[in-house]
Amino acid sequence: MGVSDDTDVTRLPRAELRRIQDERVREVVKYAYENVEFYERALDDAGVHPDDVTGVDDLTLLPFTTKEDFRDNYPTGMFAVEMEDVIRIHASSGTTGKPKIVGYTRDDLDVWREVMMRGFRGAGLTAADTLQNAYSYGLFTGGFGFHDGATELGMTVVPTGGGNTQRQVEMLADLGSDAICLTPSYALYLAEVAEDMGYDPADLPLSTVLYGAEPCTEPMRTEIERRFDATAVENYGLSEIIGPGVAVECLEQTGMHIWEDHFYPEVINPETGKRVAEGEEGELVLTTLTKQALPVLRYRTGDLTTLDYGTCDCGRTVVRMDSVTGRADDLLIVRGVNFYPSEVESVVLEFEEVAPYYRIDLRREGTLDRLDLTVELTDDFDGSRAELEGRIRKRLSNVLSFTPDGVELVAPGSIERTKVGKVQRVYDHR
Ligand code: DLL
Repeated sequence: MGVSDDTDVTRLPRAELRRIQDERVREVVKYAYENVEFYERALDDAGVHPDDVTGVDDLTLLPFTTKEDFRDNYPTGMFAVEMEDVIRIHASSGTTGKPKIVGYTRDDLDVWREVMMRGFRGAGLTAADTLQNAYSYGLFTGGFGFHDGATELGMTVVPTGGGNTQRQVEMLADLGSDAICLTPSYALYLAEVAEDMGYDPADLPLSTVLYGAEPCTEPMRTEIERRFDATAVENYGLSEIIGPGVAVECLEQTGMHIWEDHFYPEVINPETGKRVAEGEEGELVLTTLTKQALPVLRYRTGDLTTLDYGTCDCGRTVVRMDSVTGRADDLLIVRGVNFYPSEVESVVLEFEEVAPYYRIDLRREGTLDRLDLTVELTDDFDGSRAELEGRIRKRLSNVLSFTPDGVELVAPGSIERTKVGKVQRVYDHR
């Protein structure tokens, strides 16, 4: 279960990578079965013995691991090692109930640093660069994940953490940091605050924005790049698997490379649980191949994406995942029409008269659902609101086959900004 070098393993012919994965799948299934009671029971119940699993193709024999399994085994029932060997704990808070507690051995932290370094290198960053880390430090994996990886690479880390936005701007300007990592919604907020302080965000020294931890559509990315005059690259990950660094974009910006020698991806139809055909959208399922403290077999992430097995122009052969379009449990069903908040975002941001701030409110009126969309105008808008509201409604109804009941355009700055943590855009009052 060693750490491998990016230069080799992410560019292997796929058949060779496959041999490594097959071997690691055999190891991890046996390891989980022998060291985690939950897996022993789950496999026994499914009538599968670790010896039946000869490689990645046999993963389909295994049951899925779900968020509920973490909840049922709270806090550390899924751990495969004694606490003595766990040297770090993190947690991810869901919207309800207890957080999911995750643990790391020393080797797990090595793997985490390694995959984070791959991401930095892929974004063209080196030991000569300075990274301002605006992810929260604490139980959230973002702060320490980025911090440790950047430190290992030898970058200069400025550990501002989340919040305190004016100081973030001053630090960026004064220290001349080349890169910043943060959520995409906070990136835009930071640009706003910088402007209020009299800076042009494009004049800040940043050349790279590393964003992730929440969904971000392509128009939103373009807006971040434009505001900071920087390249924005995406990072995907989740605590249950390791934290940030499961998959990262390179400078080609054509999908996030999943570090497949450590995390094996499958995409399933969330309804049937069957694998979808290559290139089809579905729910991402991940198996850890090298984790010691918390091996996870076939974890249902809830995140919807598509995989591309073609070789990237950067030369890496590992599979790329598309930006997450939504969570299987985020699907909005309004008067029988299904859609994801990201679809609304993509339509809204086509309009240059509006700023990338919006919220969706769902209510029930009598027996009917009602959807209201509130969007902010840009500073320089001086046209007719009614006319623009009409155009946005029309465009949404063309794309979503659904017309929002209300579209309201509001003054710049009216929609609350997320300063720490993940942005919330959908408020379901039903
Ligand atoms: O958000 C880890 C992370 C930190 C990733 C910093 C990237 C950067 P959790 O708090 O456990 O971990 O939340 C994981 O966040 O299942 C997705 O639903 C969502 N998420 C993470 N990255 C992305 C992304 C961190 N790039 C959950 N796009 C995941 C969309 C994302 N959603």
